[in-house]
Amino acid sequence: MLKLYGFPVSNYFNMVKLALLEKDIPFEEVKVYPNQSEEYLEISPMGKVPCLVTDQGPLTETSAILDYIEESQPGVPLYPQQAFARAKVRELIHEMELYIELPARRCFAEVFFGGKVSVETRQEVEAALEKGVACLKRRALFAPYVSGEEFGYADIFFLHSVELANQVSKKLFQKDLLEGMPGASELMERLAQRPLAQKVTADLHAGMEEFAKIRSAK
Ligand SMILES: N[C@@H](CCC(=O)N[C@@H](CS)C(=O)NCC(=O)O)C(=O)O
Repeated sequence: MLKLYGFPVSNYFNMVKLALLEKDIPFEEVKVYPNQSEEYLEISPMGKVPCLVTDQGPLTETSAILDYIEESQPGVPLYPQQAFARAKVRELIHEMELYIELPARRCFAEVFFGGKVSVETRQEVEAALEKGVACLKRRALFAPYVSGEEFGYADIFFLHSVELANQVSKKLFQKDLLEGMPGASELMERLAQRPLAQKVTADLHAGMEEFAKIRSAK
């Protein structure tokens, strides 16, 4: 059986978990926090989560894991069948991760963990988010899903990646990143209400206290 290593507060872990749940693939969750132990680096060389252990060996990097799941497992397709359409979804996933989530992540310490980031960092992040969001606005269809008529991986990234970036933007810059993107906020609400997304969120809330303790012990 597939084993998914990580912890339920990690948005990347939750993207893989949601994909497995949506496809109704049996898997075992193995609780691990990012760490640099020799044992964990054997399966996740950056010490990050998630890591999916398959019968052929471990896999890391969420988008690689999602590709593997799509290509090797049964269940509802989460990428379009046609090669170009599939590549366009991958393109959009990378854009959301690289140009929206990763800049916003530089401010997670302040927004979610009571830390402080410098004025320069804030300014850089605000400018980067503006570009990233302009890119999303050009690319996404919201018809009604991010890439068209079917729910898929772009929606999973939108829900678990862009949503966190939007929390950063609202708190630090008083800007809703989804404003001016017709259908985007409505989709975010609809995605959050999907039963399996709600299960992932419930597990996230249940794991929050332990995660906060682990973080504050560092
Ligand atoms: N590019 C990685 C990012 C994963 C990632 O950053 N995970 C976070 C938890 S949400 C982590 O392990 N952070 C610890 C660290 O960066 O050392 C992926 O796509 O899986």
